Amino acid sequence: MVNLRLRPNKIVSLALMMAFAALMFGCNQSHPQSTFEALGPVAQSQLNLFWVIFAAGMLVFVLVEALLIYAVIKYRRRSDDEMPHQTHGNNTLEVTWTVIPTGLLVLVIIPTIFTIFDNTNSPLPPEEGGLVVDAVGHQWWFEFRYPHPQNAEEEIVFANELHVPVGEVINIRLSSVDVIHSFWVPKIGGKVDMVPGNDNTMWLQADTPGYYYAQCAEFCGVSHALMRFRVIAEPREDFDAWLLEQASPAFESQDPLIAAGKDVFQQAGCAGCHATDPDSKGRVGPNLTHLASRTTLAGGVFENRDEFDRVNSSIVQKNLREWLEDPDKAKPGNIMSRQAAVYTDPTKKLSEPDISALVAYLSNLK
Ligand code: HEC
Ligand SMILES: [Cu+2]
Repeated sequence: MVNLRLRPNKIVSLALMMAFAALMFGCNQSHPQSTFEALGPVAQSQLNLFWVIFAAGMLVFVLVEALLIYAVIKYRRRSDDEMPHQTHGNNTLEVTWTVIPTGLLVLVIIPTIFTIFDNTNSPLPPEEGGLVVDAVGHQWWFEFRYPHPQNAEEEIVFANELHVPVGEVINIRLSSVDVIHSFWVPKIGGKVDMVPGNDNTMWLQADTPGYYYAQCAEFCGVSHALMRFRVIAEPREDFDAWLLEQASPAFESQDPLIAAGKDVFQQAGCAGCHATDPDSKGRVGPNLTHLASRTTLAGGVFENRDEFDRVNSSIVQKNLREWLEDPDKAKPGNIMSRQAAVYTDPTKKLSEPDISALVAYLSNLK
């Protein structure tokens, strides 16, 4: 038989090794989705609530463990022929262990209720002039719609990247076209469900300019873990400039390869699912009007930026080629490879020159 008993010094070195490993992970600089770095009022209130609940939990843990250890030692069996004193029913004890947890629950429930209402009720709702964005969940990408900067009747549609002016309240209307998704920007807040047929609202505010990772937080199918997006918080002027750019029509070019790519895009059925004008919403696939200006491709799966954090055209081209050659490899089960004829019907498969032309066309949609 294997001897599983460890000698005390082995236990100590094992414990030290585990503590060391835990510390090393804690020292990792890269924590793009850590909720412990709250950079906006919603995330901050959620973090505060976390600490209250954590403190209450710690109190229970320490108290119960201490009582347990005390009882184990104090009331232990001291010899083989001794039966320790047996207790059945003790009113004082029972009242005590009902009253203390009730008090602790009240301690947790009050700040929880306040936080829920604070997170739901926007301090600057749309009726009072607050900015409003529609976020629509699709398997497995996010569609965003803003009011047109010059014409409030119209909307501008884009995907997978949400720009917000720093320090301002953003009201978000959440919906879904298929299953339940959840909108979550760990450092800024959220984690509110996007429920088909039952729109939710929430608000956010980013206090620090920056580039934030975001993620669907409700299991929504095979590529759920690859359903990501980015939030870019920038000064008001930059945000306005970006919004105007998004509102402008797609780039047109006389370059023969780009023109050929545009033809393939029409003929291969891409245009049936993808719009290339800024105000076209509700298509099966993401709006591609300014695709090549985005920092990621395919719902955050491909990174389009170089080491200087700038969108790099040659990386965009490489990513587009990889995506178009085999979308299923990059994102298993995605709707494009399941439904587009060029992937489901072998006789319609994109040829190498088709892909090159498409890459030239799409990588110029800036
Ligand atoms: C049946 C509808 C459909 C057709 C047809 C289709 N696509 Fe797509 N496409 C999608 C969907 C859905 C996605 C989003 C996939 C995901 O991220 O899960 C997508 C994603 C993309 C993306 C990435 C978009 C982004 O925001 O990062 C590009 C580029 C793209 N498609 C190009 C094409 C091209 C080129 C064609 C024609 C050869 C094509 N698509 C045909 C549905 C379609
Ligand atoms: Cu999802």
